[in-house]
Amino acid sequence: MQVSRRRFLSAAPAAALIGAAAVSGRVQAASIPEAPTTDSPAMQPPLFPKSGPEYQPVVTLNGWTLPWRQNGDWKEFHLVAEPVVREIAPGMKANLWGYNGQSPGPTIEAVEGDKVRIFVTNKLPEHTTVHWHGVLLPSGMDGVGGLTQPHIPPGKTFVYEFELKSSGSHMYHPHADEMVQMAMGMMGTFVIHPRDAAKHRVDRDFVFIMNGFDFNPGTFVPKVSTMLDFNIWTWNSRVFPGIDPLVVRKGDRVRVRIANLSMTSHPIHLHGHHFHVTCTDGGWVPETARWPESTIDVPVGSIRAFEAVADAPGDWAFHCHKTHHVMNPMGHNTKNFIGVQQRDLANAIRRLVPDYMPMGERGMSDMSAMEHDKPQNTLPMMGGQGPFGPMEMGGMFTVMKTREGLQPNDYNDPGWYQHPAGQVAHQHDGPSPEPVKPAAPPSQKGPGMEMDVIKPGQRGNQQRHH
Ligand SMILES: [Cu+2]
Repeated sequence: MQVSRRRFLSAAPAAALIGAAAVSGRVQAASIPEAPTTDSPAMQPPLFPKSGPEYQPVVTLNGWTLPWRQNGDWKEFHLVAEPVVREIAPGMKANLWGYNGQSPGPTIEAVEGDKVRIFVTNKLPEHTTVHWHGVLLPSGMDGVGGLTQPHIPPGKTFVYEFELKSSGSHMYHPHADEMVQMAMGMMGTFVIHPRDAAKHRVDRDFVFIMNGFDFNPGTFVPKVSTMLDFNIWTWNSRVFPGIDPLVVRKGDRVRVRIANLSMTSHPIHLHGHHFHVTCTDGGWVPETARWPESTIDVPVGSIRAFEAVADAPGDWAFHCHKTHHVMNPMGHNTKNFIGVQQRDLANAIRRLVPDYMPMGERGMSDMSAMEHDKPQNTLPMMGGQGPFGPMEMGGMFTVMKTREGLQPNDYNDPGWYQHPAGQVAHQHDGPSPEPVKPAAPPSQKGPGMEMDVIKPGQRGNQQRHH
């Protein structure tokens, strides 16, 4: 793993940690597990457990899983809440808040029945807490500042301890300075594997969390008071073309766990497959209650995990279906100039602004091929070069790359799909077929038709009364 390690306290022998009761709520001079950290937005390989029950670990898009240590009965983790620098995509970095060097924080993975002890050190300039979204636990471990615990002051470490009662897909995020801390990127996913590894088994298990940011062009810190008008729509604080592809082997059973902590829902669509939603942040969906989909809407504050058999080799688009969410920074006051002859107007404006260039007369796709003079640290509105040209998207978009003959757990990008001969849509060069004339319309006034049809120039009955 490309994860550097740093120690906050010199590691005393594990035996220095005494019983849970003596540690709860306050950290003594006992040893705290090291807090691994990374400054890389690169996907780390899945972290297979070195001890305890076996499971197929998840892969976090542009992220990683937090290593832990076993201490007696307890699995110990150490999260550090802190300011971080996140590359949103090549060409744009953001000053966010997150955990252990990145936003989102590392994924926490454990097993149903595990006892987990999670140390949280606050290196933010203000207090925080961590809430374990959807995890069944004692009320006092639920992480709601003021309600279930005092806030964690800057510079202090708190410890959370609970037993994992059920397997599933969950999240963690602060319940402190509610609007600011999540708008700054503080969140992560929490995956609890079944104790029986054969249950809900898949070959590849991806996870990511959806969020949104509002950056003034050229700036590095998102606005925190925006309610709806975000301009950077991210998966794990990344936008296309910076989001990792989902690399899968033909025939694999694939699960994708999608969490949403943005301010709106996202209908997520996978091309080329039918899937079933098998898990939410409330647990596993009984098999008899599952239905097929190719798009699943993920509401705010929830998780939807779907499963599909990757039986079709190819490059399959995987994206949010809200069209603004597959764009990078854009103003939302853009006028529609489609069909407007701008030549005369452009000549007039050029007398004042010599470089003026009319845009949008034939749509906006011109913009994808053009590098405008952008402010620093600002991405183009649409990007991503595919094997056939520009893809004209940004934001919440990536590609599921299904290939034959990959090794298990090989997530390296295999490049673009090589289509079999004759299986790519292509230009038709023969004569165009004659347009077919529609059949004569049926009589406009038949039995059962109670309204007169008003012809152009004729006034309707309603108007006559005025
Ligand atoms: Cu969306």
